[in-house]
Amino acid sequence: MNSDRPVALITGVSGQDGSYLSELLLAKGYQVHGMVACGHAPGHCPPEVVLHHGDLADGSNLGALLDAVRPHEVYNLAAQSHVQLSFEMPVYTANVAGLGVLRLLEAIRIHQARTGDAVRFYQASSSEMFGRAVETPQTERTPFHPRSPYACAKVFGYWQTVNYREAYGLFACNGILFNHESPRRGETFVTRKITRAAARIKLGLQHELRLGNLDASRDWGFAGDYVEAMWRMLQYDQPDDYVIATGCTHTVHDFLDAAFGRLDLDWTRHVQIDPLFLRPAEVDVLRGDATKARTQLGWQPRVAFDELVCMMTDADLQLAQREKRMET
Ligand code: F7E
Repeated sequence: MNSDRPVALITGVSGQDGSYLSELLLAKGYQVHGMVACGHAPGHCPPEVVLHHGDLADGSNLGALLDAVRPHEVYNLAAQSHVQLSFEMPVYTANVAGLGVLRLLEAIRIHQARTGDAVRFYQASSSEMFGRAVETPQTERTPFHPRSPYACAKVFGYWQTVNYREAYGLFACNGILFNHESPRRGETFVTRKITRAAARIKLGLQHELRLGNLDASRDWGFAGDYVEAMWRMLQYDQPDDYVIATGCTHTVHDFLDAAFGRLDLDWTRHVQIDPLFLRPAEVDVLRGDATKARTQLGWQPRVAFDELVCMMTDADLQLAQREKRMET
């Protein structure tokens, strides 16, 4: 191991954020290690990342992994992150996204005490914790009202992170990230589901798109911008918690208008409302205020909503074109 380079360990490295964060850290000269759960493909993870098997649902090898990697920074991005799926798999979701945080924090506490290593910890907290938000925009001081098993698990992970900071002096930060998207977003999240469908409809590969609640409103930013906020939190003098958001909110309708409009399509001719995609409890509107991150960390989002939708739609058009060529 090259001891001159900072070492980072990223859990959930095979996901959207894991890939962007890996790229950012590699560009900054880090040696990057990634933890991948059993059965997960490396996704968009760069080949320079050293992959290790591990699962927050188990946790029995976390200590050994920390001993082997000796990270300066740990980014906990692993979770069952699909809100609707969490209603179908509440216990699994709580185990990974909630208890998993505690397993990792405890492994870091023991590792630090034994080796004397100083480890900085980032927890991927979520705007879903605000749920039925009591005020708009939401800040670091807005009370939580989670509306799904996923959000309840994230609230647990949030407070465990705060408690390890207060009880043991661990350099532990929560990034309360609002929705963040990209061409690498999983295809079951609404933004990517829409851009993928719009592109396939444009090329005649699909005709219909089935969706749930079109009135939901989200503060959508670009994942590539948001991973930089994670890194900045761990470089700051003090550990703290930060809202990361654009400050603008748009409905699913708006997203449909922008994505289908980009391809000169009329979404009303293709979208069907399917109760299968309605949630037992919905989060109606989220909009974040990232003033603290802007003033303390010097962070700000670069990609605005329209640019984000175009980036995703254009990438999915290219993907659909490749798909079409394979078909013929
Ligand atoms: O839904 C509505 C749905 O699944 C957004 C995760 O990364 O961000 C994400 O959570 C909205 C909801 O994201 C469909 O009801 C309508 O109101 O893209 P989503 P999410 O639930 O906001 C937060 C910050 C996280 O932490 C999560 O891990 O869109 N919607 N029709 C639909 N949503 C989906 N998935 N599929 C539909 O057909």
